[in-house]
Amino acid sequence: MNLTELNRIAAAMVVPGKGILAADESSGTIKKRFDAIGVESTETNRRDYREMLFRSKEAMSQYISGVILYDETIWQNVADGTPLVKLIEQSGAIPGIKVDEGTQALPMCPGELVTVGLDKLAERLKKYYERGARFAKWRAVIDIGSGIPSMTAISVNAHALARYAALCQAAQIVPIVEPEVLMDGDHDIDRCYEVTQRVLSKTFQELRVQRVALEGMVLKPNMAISGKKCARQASVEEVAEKTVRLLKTCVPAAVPGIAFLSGGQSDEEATAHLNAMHKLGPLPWGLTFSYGRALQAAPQKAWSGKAENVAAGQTAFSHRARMNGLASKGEWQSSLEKKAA
Ligand code: 5MM
Repeated sequence: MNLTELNRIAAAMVVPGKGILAADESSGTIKKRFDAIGVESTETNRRDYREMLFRSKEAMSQYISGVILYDETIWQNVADGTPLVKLIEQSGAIPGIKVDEGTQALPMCPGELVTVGLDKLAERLKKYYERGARFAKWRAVIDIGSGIPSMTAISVNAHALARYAALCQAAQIVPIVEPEVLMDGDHDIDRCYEVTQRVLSKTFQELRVQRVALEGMVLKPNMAISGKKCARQASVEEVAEKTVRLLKTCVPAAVPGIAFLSGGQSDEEATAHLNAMHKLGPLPWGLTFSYGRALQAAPQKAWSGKAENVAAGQTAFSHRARMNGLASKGEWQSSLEKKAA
């Protein structure tokens, strides 16, 4: 393992002004997104949609540091034969790959899930590296509800995240470690804070036990935020203050960077929260975005599967990427959204 190189890539992924595009929707998830805009989820449509994103020159060259791909996408070529991975490299961004294979029900723990995909992961990582992937992603899903999460679910998921991260580093690939505490439910921000603290503490304990080099990884957490159905929705300032406090207590400064998931927040909320956190600096790590929905909802709508809408889709994507790029430096203002509208 070349830790200097892993550290260099991790730092590039979270460089101020840029963040990560999570375009790793599995076939089931992208179908849901396409259903919402009336587009059939065929292999060609999925390719054309992602080609539109990766050819968005302004977004990709100025605001996107890396792109997380799904297995199908990393092997796809565009109509002229160019691999989609090459489009990403040519823009100056780093290609990455989602390597977990989804979740399964966790035995003895009703309603809880464990992420799977460790079998043959070492062989798969080798092939992904040859294809150009320089980082990977594995997502654990932790739900908050009555009597959950159990310590069992937190432990097994942390263990799998650390196993995955160690295998990635051995394959010279930077692991994005994503323990997502879902924002579904009616819990308040303090319950989210408490659960996320347990999840992050256990995850870093496992990472240490399994000898993962913290300097060569990126953390992708949820923010400390109110559940979607909670009657009291915390303000932007409260989310920022509690999230920064939580991360400072759980994430060692050796970690080069943290890149948030958006988790179902609106586009503008996700941007405002990141921006507000940068007003609370200096911070011990890079702090940026690794959004899926909060970067793609607008371009999906603008594109709607029509070739004549490609430019509109790219404009919408570039706008969101620019807003989040500014937020990653604490330079975003809501008036910039209104101006663009
Ligand atoms: C893009 O969505 C990712 C893949 O989800 P599935 O495996 O369920 O299809 C997802 O892991 C994503 O990378 C993160 O959750 C961040 O996305 P959001 O939309 O929460 O920012």
